[in-house]
Amino acid sequence: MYSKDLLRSLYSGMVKIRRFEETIEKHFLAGEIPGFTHLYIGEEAVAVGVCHNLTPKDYIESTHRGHGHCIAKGAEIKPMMAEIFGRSTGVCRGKGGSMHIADFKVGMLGANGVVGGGYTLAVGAALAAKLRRTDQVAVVFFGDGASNRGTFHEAANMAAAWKLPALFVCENNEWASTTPYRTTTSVADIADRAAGYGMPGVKVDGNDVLAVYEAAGELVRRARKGEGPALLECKTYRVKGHFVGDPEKYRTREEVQKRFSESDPIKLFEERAVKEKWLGKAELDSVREGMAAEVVDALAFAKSSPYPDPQELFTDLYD
Ligand SMILES: Cc1ncc(C[n+]2csc(CCOP(=O)(O)OP(=O)(O)O)c2C)c(N)n1
Repeated sequence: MYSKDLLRSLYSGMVKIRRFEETIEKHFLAGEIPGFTHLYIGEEAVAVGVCHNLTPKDYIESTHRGHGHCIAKGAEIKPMMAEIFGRSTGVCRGKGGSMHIADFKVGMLGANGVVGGGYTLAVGAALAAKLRRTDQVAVVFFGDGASNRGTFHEAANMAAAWKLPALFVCENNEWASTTPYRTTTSVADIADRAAGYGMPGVKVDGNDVLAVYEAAGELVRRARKGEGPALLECKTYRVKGHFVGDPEKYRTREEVQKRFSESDPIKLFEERAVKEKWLGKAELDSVREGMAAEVVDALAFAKSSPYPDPQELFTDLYD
């Protein structure tokens, strides 16, 4: 039996990410956002399910598709939105943009434009936690494509050999840019790779927020107790293009629409919540309205903020 607070929080987390990203998509396409942006729409259950097992003191390492991870870890959306719009009130003063959001206050160590760049950083954070004898855990999110990078194997081996409190969370959304994962990956289930490092490998329906919450919960608890790292593979689907503006010549609209209608984690949760009488329709509506209002405020904050002063170009840089 789940508490109502938990169910509402899981739902509002997913809805907040969805509204945030729909807003980003609209304004990116209108030419108001600089750089590149990659959307997490359809994968919200992974970040939300995992991060509901973490405290602000725990660490996460994110990817180029990182807005959902930041929001799920508790980052405030006003400075996030401002960052994506390149404004001086942004969480990185407008200099990082969508792919470089970091918010140390909530243990969000950084998104990363380098595919597979997060593993070793997370393992470093896990090593620091172990040396300091805290009970912190470090989680690294990564894609199916990133699972084929050498850094995964190095980091997994070291984390396991030293029994570090790390959790490797693979978001298998079936695509790495234009490449379907089956054509580049030697195993059907990426979770199977954990055996090569002597750690547990668990696969879960990544569109079911409660399944993710429970599977991650068990692995986070064992890491906290000093029982070492684990690999969690969340099976999901990348609904949007690789980046906003991707012509997506490698798959059909029909395929995407069919998959999304079957796997939309928010829709699946709403159906179950009503069926099981966890939350009524009115409660779901009120969460959606609340989250939409928060995102409207964040957008207004971002758009009314100034761009960084050119004088600041060389501040916050290492010599
Ligand atoms: C080291 C490196 N190689 C290649 C790229 C170009 N690139 C950016 S995202 C991406 C695909 C990543 O796929 P996956 O890890 O499955 O994550 P997803 O985009 O599906 O979330 C590639 C190849 C990069 N940014 N960094």
